[in-house]
Amino acid sequence: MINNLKLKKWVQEWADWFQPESVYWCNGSEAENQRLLDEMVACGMGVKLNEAKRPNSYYFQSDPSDVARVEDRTFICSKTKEGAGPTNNWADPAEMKQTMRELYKGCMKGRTMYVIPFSMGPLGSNIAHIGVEITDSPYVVANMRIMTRMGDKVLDILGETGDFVPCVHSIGAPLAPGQKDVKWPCAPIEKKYITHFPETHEIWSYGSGYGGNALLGKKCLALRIASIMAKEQGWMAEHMLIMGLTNPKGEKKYIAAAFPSACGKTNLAMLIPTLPGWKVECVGDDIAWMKFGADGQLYAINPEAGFFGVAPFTSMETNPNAMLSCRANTIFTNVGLTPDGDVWWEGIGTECPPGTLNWKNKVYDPASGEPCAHPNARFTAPACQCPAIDKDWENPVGVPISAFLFGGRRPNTVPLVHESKSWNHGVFMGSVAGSEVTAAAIGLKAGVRRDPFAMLPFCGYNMGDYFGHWINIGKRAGAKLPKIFYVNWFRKDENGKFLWPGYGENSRVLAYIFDRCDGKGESVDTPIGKVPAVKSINIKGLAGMDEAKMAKVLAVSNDEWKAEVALIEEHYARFGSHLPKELSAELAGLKERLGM
Ligand code: SAT
Ligand code: MN
Repeated sequence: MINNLKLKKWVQEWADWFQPESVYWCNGSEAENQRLLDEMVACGMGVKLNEAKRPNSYYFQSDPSDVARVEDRTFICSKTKEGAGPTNNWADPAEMKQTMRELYKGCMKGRTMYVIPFSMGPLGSNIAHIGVEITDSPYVVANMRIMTRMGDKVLDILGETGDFVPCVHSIGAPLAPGQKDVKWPCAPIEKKYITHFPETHEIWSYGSGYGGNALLGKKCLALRIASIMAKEQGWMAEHMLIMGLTNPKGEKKYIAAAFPSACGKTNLAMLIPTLPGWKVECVGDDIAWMKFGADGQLYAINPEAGFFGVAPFTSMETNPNAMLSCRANTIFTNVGLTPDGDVWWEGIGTECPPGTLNWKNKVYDPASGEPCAHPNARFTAPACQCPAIDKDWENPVGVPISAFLFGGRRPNTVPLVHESKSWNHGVFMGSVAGSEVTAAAIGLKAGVRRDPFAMLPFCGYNMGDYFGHWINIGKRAGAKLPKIFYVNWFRKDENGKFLWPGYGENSRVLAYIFDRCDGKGESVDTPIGKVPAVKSINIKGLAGMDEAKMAKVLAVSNDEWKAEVALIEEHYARFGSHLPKELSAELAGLKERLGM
C-alpha cells in the first residue's frame, strides 16, 4: 500500500512528464527480481551465466560510450556558483531544470517506469535515510536491489508522512512504436547530465545507465546530497571504508579510511592480515555515514548493502574475500564472457579460455593490445556474501570509530604512516591528501592530484566549507574524537621499486595504529607529525625488510616537505575566503617546523 502523499504525487507528476508505457512499483521480492532478470535475458540485454559455475549470476555489456562516472557531465546546481565551490561543475538550478525537463519530456515512451523505494543504511537505523529512485532501466532496478535495501519494507518505514530523497533517472532513450531496442540504450555523451540540487536535496540524472551515474543511492545520494545533509545536521558522510580490527587478545576497534580511486580501498577493507593472531572484518568498502552517540563516540554505518567493485586485477591472490563475495548472485558488467558461460578479466589469476568474448562482444585477441575486460568493469555483489563481513555490519546503532586513515599513492615524500598532532592537524592532513598521477592518457596533468578526504568528485558543496565542517566536528563538546593517521603504501626507492610490500602486510601498520589508539606504540615528533619509531612497527617474518629499509619507508625529508608546502599553498589558494582559518594556521605551523 502506497499511502505517502508526497511520494504518490511526485510519482504521478513524473509519470505524466515521462509518458512511460506503464508504471511499476518495485516490491523488492525474489520473484520480481527473477522476472526482471528473465526479461532482460529474453530481450538480449543480459546473459545468464553458467549455473554450475556462477549460480544465479548475470552478465551485461554496456554501450562503449557509457562505461564510468562522467565527472565533466556531473553538476552541483546550488543557487550560487560559490555554493558549489572551485572543485565542482556548477550550473544555475533553474536553467538546468529547464534543460533537463525538455530532455525528460516523453523520454520513457515505450518503456516501463520503475519506482524504487530504498533505504541507505540498515532499515530503521537513526543514521540511515530513505530515497526513492524513478528509472526506466531494469538493470538499474536489479543493481539497486543488491546495493541498497529496497522495496515494500522501505515503504512501511516511510509511512504516510515520512520524508525521502527524490532521485529521478532516465537512460534517455525513448522507443517509437515498433522500434527495436538496443542491448544497452543510453543517450550520447553531450546529452548525459548527472545533477544535484543541494538546497532541495534532489537528484536528476539523464542519459547514462552505468554505475554512479544511474545507481543514484551510491555517489549521488550517499555522498553528494548526504554531505550537504550532514553539514546541515551535524553528522558526517564520507568516502570511507569501515573495518573492524581485532588483536591477538581479542580486543576490537573499528577504523574508517578514505583513499582516492585506485588506491586499494576494497582490498584494504577485506584484507587478510599476515601478522599472526590479527583479524580484519569488513563493514563497508566505499562509504561511511557517522553520527555521535550519547556517549560522545562517533558511530558509523555502511549505507550500502553490496559491493560495486572493480573486477580487473581482483584475484584469489589480491583479494580472495572479494572473489568469494562475487561467487554467486552477482551482476557482472563489462568483463569478458568465457565460452562455458563464466566471467574472465585481466589479473583474475587464470589463463583466458580461447573463444572468450571481450566487453565489446568480440572474440578476445590477446595480441590486439586491447583488454578483454574494460578497466572499469564491475561486479555487483551482496555484501553479506563476503566471508570477512563484520557481525555488526547491519547493526542499526553503527560501530564506534577509533581512527580515521587518509592516504594516496605517493612514490616519495610521504612516510608509510604518520599520526596527527591534534584534530585540526588531522583535518589538515585530510585536506591535502592526494595521489600521484602518471596517466596522461586520461587527460590529467602528471604530478600530485589533490583529492581532499578522497571527496573531490563527491562533495556536494563548497569544498572549503566542507573543510570547515570537519573543523567544527572537532569542536563538539564531550566528543571522543577518533585519532587521525595518514598512510602511504606506495613509497618507492631510488630505483623505482616499492619499499613496502602492501596487501596483507599492511596489517603491520594497522597493528601499530591499533596500539596508538590505546596510548601504546612509540612515535617520534617530526615537522609533519608523529612518525613511528623505527622499531615500533613489527617486521618479524617479513622477508626482505630490515631496520635500514624501515628507516627509508618512514623517513621525513625537510627538503621534500618544503617542496610539498609550495604545492599545498597552490592547492589551498583555490579555496579563497572559504578556507578555514584553522587550516591556514596548520599550514603556517608546518612551515615554521620546517624552518621556512
Ligand atoms: O560508478 S561508481 O561511482 O559507483 C564507482 C566509482 O566510480 O567510484
Ligand atoms: Mn568510491
